[in-house]
Order: sequence, then structure tokens, then C-alpha cells
Amino acid sequence: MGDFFLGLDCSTQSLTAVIVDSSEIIYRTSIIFDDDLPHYKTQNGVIVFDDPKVVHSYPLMWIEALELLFERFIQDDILIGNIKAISGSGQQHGTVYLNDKFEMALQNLNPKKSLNEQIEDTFSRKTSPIWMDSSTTKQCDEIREYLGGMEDTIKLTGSNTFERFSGPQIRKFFQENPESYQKTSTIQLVSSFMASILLGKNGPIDHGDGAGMNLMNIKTRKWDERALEATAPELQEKLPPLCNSYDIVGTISHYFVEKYGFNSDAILVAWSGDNPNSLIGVGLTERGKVAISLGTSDTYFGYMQKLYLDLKGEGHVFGAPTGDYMSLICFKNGSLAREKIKDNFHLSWIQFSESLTKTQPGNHGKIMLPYFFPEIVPIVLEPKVYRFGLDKDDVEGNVRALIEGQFLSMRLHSSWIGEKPDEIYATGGTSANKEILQVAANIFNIPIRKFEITDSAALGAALRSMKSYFESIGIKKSWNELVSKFILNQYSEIIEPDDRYIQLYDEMLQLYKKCENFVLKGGEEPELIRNEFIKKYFR
Ligand code: XUL
Repeated sequence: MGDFFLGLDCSTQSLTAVIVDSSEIIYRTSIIFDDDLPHYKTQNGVIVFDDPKVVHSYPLMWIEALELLFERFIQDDILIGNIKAISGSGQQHGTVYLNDKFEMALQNLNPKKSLNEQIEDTFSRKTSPIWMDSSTTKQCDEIREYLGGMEDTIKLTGSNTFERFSGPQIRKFFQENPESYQKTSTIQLVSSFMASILLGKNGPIDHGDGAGMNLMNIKTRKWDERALEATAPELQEKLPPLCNSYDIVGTISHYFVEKYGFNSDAILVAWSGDNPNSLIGVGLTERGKVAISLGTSDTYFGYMQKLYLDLKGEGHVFGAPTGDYMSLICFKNGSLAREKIKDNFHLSWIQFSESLTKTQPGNHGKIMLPYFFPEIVPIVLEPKVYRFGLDKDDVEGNVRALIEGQFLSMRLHSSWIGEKPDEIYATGGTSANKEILQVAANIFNIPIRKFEITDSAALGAALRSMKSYFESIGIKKSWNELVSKFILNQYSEIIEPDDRYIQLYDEMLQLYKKCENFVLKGGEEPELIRNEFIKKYFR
């Protein structure tokens, strides 16, 4: 019988398992929190509070989901004993607050009882703030100021302070609930919390997810004393140690061996954040590889061999599971904006695409800055759509201006990453639209590979566990060798850039930048260079 490798992904809405053998995916299943655990009354996996800025979830729900998932393995006749290694992925930034009974409870788990009943008293905070929480602006300001301002904060931690990041969230808990903070003996991330449950003791936080806290020195990969001081007192004692994402952190706890039939030798590889795991799950394991995920929001993320920082404070740098770095930039107005234009003009997606084929690259100099909703990159708090030379009722002009605007913005705001990609993988719902991808390929002047993959975070975790397992028994395999079999059959066609438009888009990028500086930073009027652009390419 073959060896199996298990990857778990504790995301916002579900807990997913992917099991692979050394060449293919052999099983996948998900527990959907709202549907499978309705007694928690979550909506899309989160607790609904009156204040929309406050977004939490229940750590107990994630654990109940874990048991439900393993019960399903048994129902589905999975050979659980064949699982050699396990790793996992967690929604990033979320924090779990545990009291001094936690470790003892984990060490004495009785397989005849549920996990929940045995650890429910071990939380110093019943709920966990997650990445969707945006209630810590005050704490972000305080930490950033303590660390000497935005640039210094970025140089130290890899990112500016962000509301959803763990440090500001911990500070808010300390300020608002000092007594409960005092009773907290360990603070874990979602990833390291789930790993701890499987391990039967507090596990470490890996460098990938640790980078999303504003607490870890991005260069030395150690907890930074000043960042800890800026955040809350006695924080050092409450944080577990940091580790490499590929470290083996132990073997699975006796509870799971006795209750579900896991092999007592099954190793646990450190869990990491969902984005670092997805980096592996979509095959971005070497220089020059980036992905764009075109969903509700658009994200641009990629492997970085060297550390590059975005001193403008818009992008993030996390640890990559390979031991290197990764970039992540999030654009909120993704499909949200595309749907807005489509619906405003009563178009079908086919008509939307036809508008792109009917119009010319460069759009006769018609430009849109598409902030239909507040934007993360660049930061725009008050939504507003800005149009240059573009009539509001010009259907085709607006469609092209939106799509060109989105990818010009993506090219502009990812230019801080010093490693230029040689191929871009496109995933997410919009990646099915070839005409949109053609515009993206032309703007970046890089081939784009359409790529459909689901469960990339869980798959990435399974592949990570396999890699560390092989290393532990003396078998060296490169990331590429290990990952490519799983990824290659998911590829579909490549969309090549049209080299007739290289110069046009290089110049349009400068024009777009001028427009952005004009509306967001009070910069110079862009009309002069817009007219020159029109004269050069359209007359
Ligand atoms: C990344 C982020 C989200 C979460 C949830 O910074 O906040 O992608 O990891 O998926």
C-alpha cells in the first residue's frame, strides 16, 4: 500500500482535507462551517456583530470540524494508517488566546470523549479575531509610531501595520480586556493552534504565517523585541517559538491514533498561512513565477528569491514555505468592479468580452481609475470612479477602460518586486475569460497561463508534508520535481502577449500613474501627456 500525505486547510468558511500519494490527489473533502456545524450560527464562517468592523470566529468550531472531518475519513474508508505526514494551512492573521490549562488538557485527552468538551475551558478568549476584522486603526497608529513610522515598520516587519494583522489585534485585546490578557498564557495563530491540537502540545509559529503579525523581524526571522514592546506587555512569554515552515514539529498525538487509527509515527510538519501554502499549491516554487487570482478581489502573489520591500506600504512580504520570501498584494475592486460595469450596462459576460475585442489596446486614451468600492491598493477610503476622456455612457469604452485600468494598476503597484515574472498563472473565476487575460498579457508583456485549481492551500500543505517527510528519510527532491506532477495536468492554454503593444502599454503605464497621482495625491494634471499619447497612437 502506498504512502499518503495529508494537507488540511482551516479557512474562513470551511475545513478542507486533500490527501495525495506521491503522484496524484487521491481524496478531498470539506466541512462547511455554516452547513455542517449550524449550531455555531456563523454566516460564511464568521460571527456577526453589530459593529461591522469587528469580525471574529470560534476556535472551538474549527476543532469540532476537525473531528467531523476525521469521522468522514472513516466513513469513506480512507486508509488513515497509511498517512505518513500531515501539514496544514490556516487563514492568516487570526489569533487564538489560551490559558494555562491548555497544554495539560491536550496531554491528557481521552479518546472516548470529544475534543471540544475537553478543551472548552482552556480559552482565555472564547472567540478569535480573524483577517476580516478592521477595528484596530488606533492600535495600528500606536504601533507604527512606536516603531518610528511607516518605513521603519516595513523594514522591520515586512509590512506596514494593518488592522487585520495579529499585533494590532493583540494590542486591542490587551487594552480592552487587560484581565483576560493577563490570564492568557499562549497566543497562537489559526495555523499553529490547529497544529498544536494535532501535536498534543503547543506548537511553534512558522516564518510564513509569523510574517503576518507585525511582530517578527522579517530579516532575522525572530520575534522583534521592540515590536513586542510596542504591542503589549509580557508578550514574549505568551508567544510560542518561531520555526521554518518545513520543520517537522513532532508526531501526531495519541488521541488521534487511538480514536481514528492514525499511525503513531505520522509526522507533523509546521502549519503555515493559506497564502504561503497556496504558493506551493499552484506551483510557484522558483524565481520568475507569480500568480494572479481574479476573484471577488484580485490578488497578485509570487515567489521571491530575495527580500524586496514595498516602502509605500501597500504590499506584504511573507515567508515562503521554501525558506525564501513571497509577495502578496490585494486589490479589492476585482470582480466586484467588473460585475458593476457589466450590470450597469446590462451586459452578459459574452457581450462584456465582445466589447474588449471591438476596442483597441490603449482605448484611444480613455482611462478609468476604477474605485467602485474602497480600495486597498492604492489606498482609497471613499469609493469614486474617475474617468479621463471617457464618457459615462460609452459602453465599450468603459469596459476596456476598466480592464486596462485594473491591470495597469496591478503592473504599477507590483513594480516594487525586483524580480520580473517570466510567466503569470491566472486562477479564480475571471480567469475563464480569455479576452480579459489577453489584455492582462499585453499590459504585462508576459505570457499568461490559464490555470484552474481548487483547494490550492490544502494541496500545498499536503505537498509540503511530503517534501519534509522525504527529507527526513534521506530522499532529496527539488520543489519543482515534487510539485510539477500535481500542477502540470491542471494547466490549460497559454495566452501570449502581442508584441505590437509593448511600447504603447509602457507609455500608458506612465499616463495611468500620472492620472493616479493627480486624483489621489494632488499631482500634476495628466491632460497634456494624455493628448500626446492619443496623438502618437490614434491619429
Ligand atoms: C492575507 C489575508 C487573507 C487571509 C484569508 O493577508 O488577509 O488572504 O489569509 O484568506
